[in-house]
Amino acid sequence: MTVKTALITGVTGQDGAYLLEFLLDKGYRVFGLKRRSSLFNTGRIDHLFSMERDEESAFNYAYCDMTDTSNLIRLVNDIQPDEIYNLAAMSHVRVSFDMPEYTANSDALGTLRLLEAIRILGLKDKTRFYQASSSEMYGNTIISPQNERTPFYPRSPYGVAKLYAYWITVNYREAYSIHASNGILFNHESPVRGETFVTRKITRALAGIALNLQHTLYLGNLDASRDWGHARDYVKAMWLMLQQDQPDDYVIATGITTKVREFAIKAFKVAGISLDFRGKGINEEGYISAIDKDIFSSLTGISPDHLKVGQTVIKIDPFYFRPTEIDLLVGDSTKAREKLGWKPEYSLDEMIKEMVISDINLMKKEYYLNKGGFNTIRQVEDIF
Ligand code: NAP
Ligand code: F7E
Repeated sequence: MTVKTALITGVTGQDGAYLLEFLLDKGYRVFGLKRRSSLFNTGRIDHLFSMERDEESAFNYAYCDMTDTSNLIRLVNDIQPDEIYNLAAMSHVRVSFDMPEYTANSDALGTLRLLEAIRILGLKDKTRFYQASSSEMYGNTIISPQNERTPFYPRSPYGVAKLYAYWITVNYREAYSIHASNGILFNHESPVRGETFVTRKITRALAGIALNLQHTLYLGNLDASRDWGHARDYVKAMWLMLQQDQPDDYVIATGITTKVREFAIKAFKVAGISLDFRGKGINEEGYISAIDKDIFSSLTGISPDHLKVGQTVIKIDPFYFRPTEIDLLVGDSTKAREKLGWKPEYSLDEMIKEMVISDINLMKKEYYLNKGGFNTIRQVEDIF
């Protein structure tokens, strides 16, 4: 059996880590592209590195940046991949308002650079291409749920950049017959989700509050609704798209939407803490309305004596509001379910439980001092 070679851009990110694991399990040789960083940035994939790394290893990596054309062309030429998964991106919507030009360069033009590499190097009949498109492209649409025929109306520099990447992928498919597909993925999370996305920010802050390392979680728009799935389910859909005879575009979503406020309530509940909300607008706050001591202690290993019923644990900080927001996203993945045979395995509650347990364990490892208990000097409140 011939071994397939895959190239993953953004291999150090959340999806890159799950996809790498998935493809190695399937027997692929994988080349991951990572950018140079002054600190280690391979924490999510360290367990997949082999000490005896050489040209025959299942997993190798190379340095790249999506803004560096010659580097990308050279790597595609050297690797001659059967499949390219383009996951690298400046992926934070709020940050894209601060760095719109860089976001366009890496997310929009970066995609063009890879497609050009396939075309220029004459790889159109060999190399299949997956583009990490996003539900952010739907933005302000009034149609709900969103499917492959829903018109786009992006609401951020990130969404606009991803829309260019979406259309250039469609264009190269039609103009040059490249096997290029867009996965229009709705929000997907996991225990290794970036710490500044709202789900992980909540589960991480909950761990800090439960372990008496943090007192308050500051959030932005509690009313935003998102269709949250699990990254492990979603990387399987990416692979399925590239196994089809014909390239195409697919929405990947659970079909269930949940408000940020509700996500927080569910997360705290896993630790036995009931949350309620009082006040309005920027004065709204989340407070503890009850504590189940047995659930709390069995999860954290400590008693909840430092927490009080009535105590405020969530406040609004307008800093986290976006100049233009998307109020509601919910996806209709009927096409993927029928044509790819894909469906999500994880429920939202299962995913939240996994994230909460993981963050409590991580924070215990990170902060527990053998002699004196938890280190309350080092605060973790200043997470972006
Ligand atoms: P992520 O955790 O933020 O990972 C992004 C990856 O891209 C990281 O490996 C990052 O490197 C790398 N990267 C960023 N800028 C780069 C550049 N200029 N050159 C090279 N590499 C660069 O994102 P994710 O959640 O895994 O998402 C994967 C892809 O799917 C992204 O394109 C994202 O926009 C898209 N997407 C995500 C979701 C979602 O809900 N997760 C939904 C729809 C679409 P570092 O590790 O060094 O930062
Ligand atoms: O925000 C609201 C925020 O940053 C979700 C990326 O993976 O998914 C992600 O983009 C919602 C928004 O994700 C805070 O205003 C409230 O309405 O977790 P997020 P996102 O913007 O939906 C899409 C599909 C992608 O493609 C992106 O790459 O939560 N929210 N308070 C907050 N968001 C953050 N980050 N922080 C807050 O404090």
